[in-house]
Amino acid sequence: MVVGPIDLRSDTVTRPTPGMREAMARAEVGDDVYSEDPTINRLQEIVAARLGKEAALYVPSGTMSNQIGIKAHTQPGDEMLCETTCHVYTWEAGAPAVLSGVTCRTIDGDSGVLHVDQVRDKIRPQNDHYVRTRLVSLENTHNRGGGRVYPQDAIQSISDWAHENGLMMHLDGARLWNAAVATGHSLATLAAPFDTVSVCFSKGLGAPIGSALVGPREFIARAKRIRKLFGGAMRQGGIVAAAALYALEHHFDRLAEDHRHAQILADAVESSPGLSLEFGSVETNLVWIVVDPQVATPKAVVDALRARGVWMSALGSRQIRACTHLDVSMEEAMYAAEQLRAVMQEMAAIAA
Ligand code: TLP
Repeated sequence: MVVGPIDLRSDTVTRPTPGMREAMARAEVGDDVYSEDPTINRLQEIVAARLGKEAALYVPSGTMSNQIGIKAHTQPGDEMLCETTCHVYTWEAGAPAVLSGVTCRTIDGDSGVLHVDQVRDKIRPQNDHYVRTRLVSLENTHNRGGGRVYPQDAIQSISDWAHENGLMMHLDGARLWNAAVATGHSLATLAAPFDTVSVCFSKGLGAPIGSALVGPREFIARAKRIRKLFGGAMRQGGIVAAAALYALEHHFDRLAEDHRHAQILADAVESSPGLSLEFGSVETNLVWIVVDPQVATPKAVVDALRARGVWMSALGSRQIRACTHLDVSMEEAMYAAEQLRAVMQEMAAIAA
């Protein structure tokens, strides 16, 4: 039996499990500004090792992790190349401009994916008139690209080109875990083409708080100073870092379930009148849906679903997003799929 709302608005909405809360209650803590929190230190070591990098820095959010990375890579007046719909540009409140004085040169990708041929001519000439092209930022999985897994060969070609031309590579890997589970590649393989990578514990892994920035030891030392500048240095943060450690140990492999549940929703979209998958298919845990304006508005669909206990996000003039996560069971995904079909059949009948 399905009880209570099924919240598919984001994979950030999960609540800590009893086991996670127990791990948090038991966490050994210390003052992390002195680098003396043993739980944070352990988390940082484990994350750096799993991503095949020298060091990691625990920070409160994915936004802060990305923006510390951008600031540490650049000087005011530098430029960053990124895909038009990427999170660091679209959904971080203009932070590259506000916090780092960095301009973003956006390039339209295919489901968020860029190919090296699209960036080859994007380095500004060395000339007093121009900004200095300094950084490339990619996103894997790409949220606004339907949770698309970035093809590793596309990443490698961009990375080879960037490094040959003296540019640095940053990855917004908020959902890198999902990419690893979907492809079977190790996190280290996926992270290898990048100088720095941001990962989030508070999305599919189900921790309440926290992200990590990983990269070279000297870079992470500079990043720690910027974390202080941005107000993100926590004290006994081991309480929340314990949740991230627990999540890494217990919730990584199960992401495959979220991907299966997303397929159930994707099938419902494909068999509902007035709906289609924005990017043709679903690879991970994000389902981006387009609503036919002849049939309904996204808001009308989301409101009707909400009345049936299923919560999704209306994002944009025609789009809806549904995300599967730790707090959505197979039964709930099936129920949500059923409700989606029923709502759309009703709306299509009215529109006809
Ligand atoms: N994404 C949130 C919203 O901000 C849109 C969501 O519900 O998907 N990178 C990517 C790719 C993200 O999707 C997000 C959060 C972040 C970074 C930022 O993480 P937080 O919310 O921890 O700052």
